[in-house]
Amino acid sequence: MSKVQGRLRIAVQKSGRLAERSLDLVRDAGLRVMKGANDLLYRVENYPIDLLRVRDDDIPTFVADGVCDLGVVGENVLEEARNGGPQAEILMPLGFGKCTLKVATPPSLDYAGPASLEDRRIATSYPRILKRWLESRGVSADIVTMRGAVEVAPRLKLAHAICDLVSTGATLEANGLIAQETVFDSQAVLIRSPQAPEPELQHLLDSIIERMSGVVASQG
Ligand code: PRT
Ligand code: ZN
Repeated sequence: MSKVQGRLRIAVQKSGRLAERSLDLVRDAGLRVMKGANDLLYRVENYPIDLLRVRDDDIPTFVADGVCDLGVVGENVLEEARNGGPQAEILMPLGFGKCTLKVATPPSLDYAGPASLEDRRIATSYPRILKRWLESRGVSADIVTMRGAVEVAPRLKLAHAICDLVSTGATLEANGLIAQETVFDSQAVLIRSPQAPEPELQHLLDSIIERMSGVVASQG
């Protein structure tokens, strides 16, 4: 996918926990969103802007590469995508999608701090964030990457512990797991591409950011 001349692009999650609130932010900033002919692209009626609706995992790359000028994504997803290359810049936290990446263990594991994870297997969907955290604690453990259903890994003996997102804690509780460590605090963030837009769109981009910032501030 490449840029369409003369239009800005904002990447938002197509469906999922951030989808509705992301659209609300765009609308509250004064953009009139029209459902497009296809599901991937919504057009903004009153400005030369398109919304690109994708999996949240694709948003950091689209914004880093300049395919999209702005994006709304969980900071956890952005952090996991960090790879040393050019990166999207965080403009502001958005106050929704709050959650915490936590290490949790079954009662059978005698937990007395990060050292208890030494040489254990830990299942997670966030292997890079977990790896950095383990290194910062001087712990060496095996990381098992799972795309979903991380919380069942200990019961299935796939892992000794997990590292997963928690919001209410109900999932951990339902699976008999105990939260032990906070690895990363997250919420949805507005991100901007390191690539400048076409010069004639710069002013529009700045004013959209300004208005989104006003929306977020008013929600305090
Ligand atoms: O399809 P796509 O790839 O776009 O979506 P997705 O399935 O990857 O993500 P989605 O929609 O589930 O979540 C999008 C973002 O919402 C995440 O990246 C987080 O930034 C944020 N978020 C906030 C959460 C949660 N809260 C959350 N509770 N993401 C996931 N969860 C899951 C968690 O993984 C666990 O399975 O909810 C369960 C725990 O919830 P509690 O309430 O039981 O603690
Ligand atoms: Zn995803």
